[in-house]
Amino acid sequence: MNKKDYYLQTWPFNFGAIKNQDFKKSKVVIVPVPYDITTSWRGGTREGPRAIINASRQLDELFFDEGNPFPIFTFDESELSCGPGREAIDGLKEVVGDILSKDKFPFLLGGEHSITLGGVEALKEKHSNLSVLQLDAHLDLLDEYCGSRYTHACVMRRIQDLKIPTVQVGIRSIDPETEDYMKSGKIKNIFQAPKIPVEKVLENLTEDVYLTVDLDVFDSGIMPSVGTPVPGGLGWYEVLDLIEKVAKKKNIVGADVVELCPIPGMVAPDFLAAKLVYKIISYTLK
Ligand SMILES: [Mn+2]
Repeated sequence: MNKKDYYLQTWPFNFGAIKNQDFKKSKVVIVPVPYDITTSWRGGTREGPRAIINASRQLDELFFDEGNPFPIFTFDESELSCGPGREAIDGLKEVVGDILSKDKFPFLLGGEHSITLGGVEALKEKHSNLSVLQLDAHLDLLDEYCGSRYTHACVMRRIQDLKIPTVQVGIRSIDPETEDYMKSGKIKNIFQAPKIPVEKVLENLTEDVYLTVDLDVFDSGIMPSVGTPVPGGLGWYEVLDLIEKVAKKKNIVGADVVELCPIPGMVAPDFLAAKLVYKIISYTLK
């Protein structure tokens, strides 16, 4: 690129500002899902996908890579049904199923955590041996929340209903109802912050893994832009180390990064989320 081009060009609004993105050649499909209906504390995750994409346009790793475009294709935003129910999840499941039928890797950007179920249900149809690795401050294991079984607070319970093995890491906020459920002995593989027993995490995952990262797994010092921040979370390098090891030993077949709730003018958390998406893609494509 010559100097003149550098100052005149426009940057497309997609993940990594990739010029002439090509669906056929892409391996990863980014699906922005600005779904923000059942949030319990601070709302605003509907702005999350756009903030991640905007920040991703500053990724140095991709900036000068014009000759060899990174194999990512970004869909337009998926506007889901506004109800806090099954319809929204069904719509998303269909979108993800379509991406899988073309042998591509679906990567959802939230939006609230409820959207994970759409991705997991679609992947379960393709990979019977699927397990879910959740990085989160919360367990999201309530049977019902605000009159719905499909909210962000119920998403892991719905996944467990499907008999999909789960591993939950970074947990540090457990409500009394979930504590009772835990005592029933029905769930295992809960690893509370600050420990990340990597070997145990790997042992309890199946071969094919769906990775869901609720950004509140990070310490709120580096990730204040979430709806329900909890102190004492994980650090950047710890999370990357875990994901890299999982990607090496297992087959990550789909992923999401959810719950970014941007704070106007504060771009560092948005950039953390964008860089995390890029790192997950790099580890997965290997
Ligand atoms: Mn969550």
